[in-house]
Amino acid sequence: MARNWWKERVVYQIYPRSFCDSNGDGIGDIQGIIQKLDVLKELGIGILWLSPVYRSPNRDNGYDISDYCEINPEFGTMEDMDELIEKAKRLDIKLVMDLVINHTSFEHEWFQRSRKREEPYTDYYIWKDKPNNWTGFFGGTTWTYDEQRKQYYLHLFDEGQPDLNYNNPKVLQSVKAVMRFWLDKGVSGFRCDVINVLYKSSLKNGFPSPALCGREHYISKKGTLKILHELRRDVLSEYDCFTVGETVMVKPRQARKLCTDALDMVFAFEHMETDCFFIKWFLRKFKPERLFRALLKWQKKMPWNAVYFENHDQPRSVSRFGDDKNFHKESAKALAVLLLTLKGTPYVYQGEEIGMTNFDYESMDEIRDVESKNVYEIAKRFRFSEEYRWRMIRLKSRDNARTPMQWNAQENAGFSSGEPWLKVNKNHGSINFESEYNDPDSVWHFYKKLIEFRNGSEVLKRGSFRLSYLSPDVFAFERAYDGKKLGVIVNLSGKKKKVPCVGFTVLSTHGRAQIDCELEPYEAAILRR
Ligand code: ISL
Ligand code: CA
Repeated sequence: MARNWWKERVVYQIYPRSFCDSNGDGIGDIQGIIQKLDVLKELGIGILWLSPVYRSPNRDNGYDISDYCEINPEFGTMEDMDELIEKAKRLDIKLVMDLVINHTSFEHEWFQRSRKREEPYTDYYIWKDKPNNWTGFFGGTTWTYDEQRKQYYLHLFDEGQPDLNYNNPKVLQSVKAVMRFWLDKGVSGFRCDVINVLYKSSLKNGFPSPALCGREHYISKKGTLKILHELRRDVLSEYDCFTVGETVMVKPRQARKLCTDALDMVFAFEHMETDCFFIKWFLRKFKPERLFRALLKWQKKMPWNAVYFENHDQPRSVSRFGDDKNFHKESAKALAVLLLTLKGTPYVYQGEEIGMTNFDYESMDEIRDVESKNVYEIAKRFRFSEEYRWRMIRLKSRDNARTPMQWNAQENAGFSSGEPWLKVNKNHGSINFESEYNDPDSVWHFYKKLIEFRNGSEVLKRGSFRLSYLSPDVFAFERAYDGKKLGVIVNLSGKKKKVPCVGFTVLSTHGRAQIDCELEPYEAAILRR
């Protein structure tokens, strides 16, 4: 296995809007990130992934980009960005940008000129006289009629996010220029948004399906692979950088292809589907064993991959896979053990390291996310009960992950001196960075210890994976490298569990030096072997 820095470092994802607001306008910004870099360094992270900070009308909070080479003024200026890149470099933190190239904003100049059939932009997007039957990621139709051009354009996401046309080679040339712009500035790679849907192999009607009708025409197609090979060959290979692809509905076989001379790793979704039927809105009771089995499958099938439990689209893991009421600290720590000891590059999402929970909102009025709003309306049309619809939103809304970072117990959780764009969680009195920083037994300190251990452990950074034990609530495995071994055991239930396992611990959620055939509720440990 090649020695790559992106396998050895822990990644931390920042959702800039919700991270830290430096000027009191209620919106997190780049200067806010700069202020917090030192504590991220102290936590031990080595790579920072920033969700989009580019110019955007914010139909989808920056995932609708209207200029790839400009900073959204609400986040700051290009000078701020340069300062961030500089400071991160001084701290030896690599910076990774979000690359959103399946679509742009409809306010992007390319789209504005495409509407007018201005060359060379006429065919930059996917235009058609008649729509097909595809349905979109945010629910509803994928075609919107444009009065000016007198044609429909395809958008797999919001209507403000028209899909680029990768049958037009000029589009890829433009994308390459954007990538070079940022790599030349000193960023170390990209998280590639919905990267496995770039290429549409046909625009024919899709098989009727309750979810994402049409997907057989664009998920992980050969054309996408070809594009990624080209980006690797012409751009990425010239820089010391890495890419992680967000690959929706991907299977291990496709993922392996996407990670051969194309991307370096991908975000798989199967373990995120262990509390739903088919799509995230069809709720299903979470069972740890389903999570373990999905993780196990990917551990076995990928030589290396991204490991994550949270991001800006997913509910908070302690509320979802743990128990944020009765075992908040214990279950947040147990999940941390799993996240940082599985084979792969771990991604910590802002707030996960202090055990932030799902939002505590009481009604739709408090929700900002475009997907949640759409889905809530669609479910109404399908006559889902009011109660069920709110339950869907409460458990699965993307705003669960987007509530402002809880820095301290003061007003607005220390996120902003103004009114935050999205309400802070009322539990910031007890769950916040400052109090955890001052408490050696906190979730934050546990993350710090774990990251420090991983950073110094060849076995965790490079070792192989082997399953040792799996039961409905307990997952145990072994990592091995160069004759050295570590065991890991995790109880993801609120009950004591008998386990076929004895050993001295290197680290344990319950501070125990030894495990003796029984685990406490939500106990997890790294064992000496
Ligand atoms: O969030 C999801 C489930 O609710 C996914 O379907 C999500 O839309 C999908 O993973 C794509 O996500 C990415 O691209 C979207 C953007 O809204 C997400 O924030 C981003 O992570 C469109 O750019
Ligand atoms: Ca601000």
